[in-house]
Amino acid sequence: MEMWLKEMQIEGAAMTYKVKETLVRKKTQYQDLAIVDTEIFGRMLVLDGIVQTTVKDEFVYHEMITHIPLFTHPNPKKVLVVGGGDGGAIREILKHKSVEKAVLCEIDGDVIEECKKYLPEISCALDDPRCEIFVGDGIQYVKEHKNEFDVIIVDSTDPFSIAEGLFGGNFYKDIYNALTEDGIFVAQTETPFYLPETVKKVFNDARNIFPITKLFMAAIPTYPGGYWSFTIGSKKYDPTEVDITKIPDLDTKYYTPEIHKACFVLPKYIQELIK
Ligand code: AAT
Repeated sequence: MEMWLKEMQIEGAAMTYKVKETLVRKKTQYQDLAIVDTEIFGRMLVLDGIVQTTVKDEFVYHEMITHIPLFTHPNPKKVLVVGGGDGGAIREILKHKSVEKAVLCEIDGDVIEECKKYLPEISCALDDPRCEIFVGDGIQYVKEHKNEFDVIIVDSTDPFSIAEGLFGGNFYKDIYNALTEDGIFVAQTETPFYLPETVKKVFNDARNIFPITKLFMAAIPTYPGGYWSFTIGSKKYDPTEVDITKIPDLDTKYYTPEIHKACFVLPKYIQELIK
């Protein structure tokens, strides 16, 4: 019998993936967790029926959410990831020689454990001595830390339920305070095609707090719309003004210095959205 996983992109449109095997399926304290092996995208982490990351295309998201802020900051030493229990962002962060400590604050310990077991190519850096893992709510964690991180990365689920508070002005104020005086924040901010109002609101919330706020895009096949937005808020450094001739070589599959420039060039419908 053929098994297909269906993710609703929006009411009335869905993506489907042929599943070879279900490796784990459980109700955690916070969500319905599954890791399945699929024919086209390999193993994938699915939370509450929504694809979070897949072995085949995770490189796009994890490289872009990390290298854009880390190559914008001239000397990032201490980095925080909120969410991201799969470890993909941590793996990319630790490719930067300047980084002394990368803290992962993930609310759901089961995500970390199951990804360590079934997605080793993504979670491989979680055991690195420079990585510190904290299992708890990112909203609380950020509130309790002041003037501490050079870069904060919000690698969260979509803006519902446990992740709702991770999108919006109050949280961004706390992030501003948790950053050092020249700190940078970045968040995954959804699909401008299906959720234009969300992208607009989140961008405006960030723009009200950070002196420099920019939107950049990346092509992610398994995320709704295939073309995903990230919002970057910075106290001092402009990510679009980086001298890309000075960016050192890094082992990546999507990110390049040219992509660093190009990802901020927006189609007209997205420019209009954040005007
Ligand atoms: N690296 C790509 C994977 C993710 S998963 C996002 C993680 O955020 C989940 O493991 C979830 O448990 C965690 N999370 C949600 N809310 C909180 C919170 N309040 N504090 C800490 N962690 C939290 C991102 C996928 C994006 C999907 C796009 N459709």
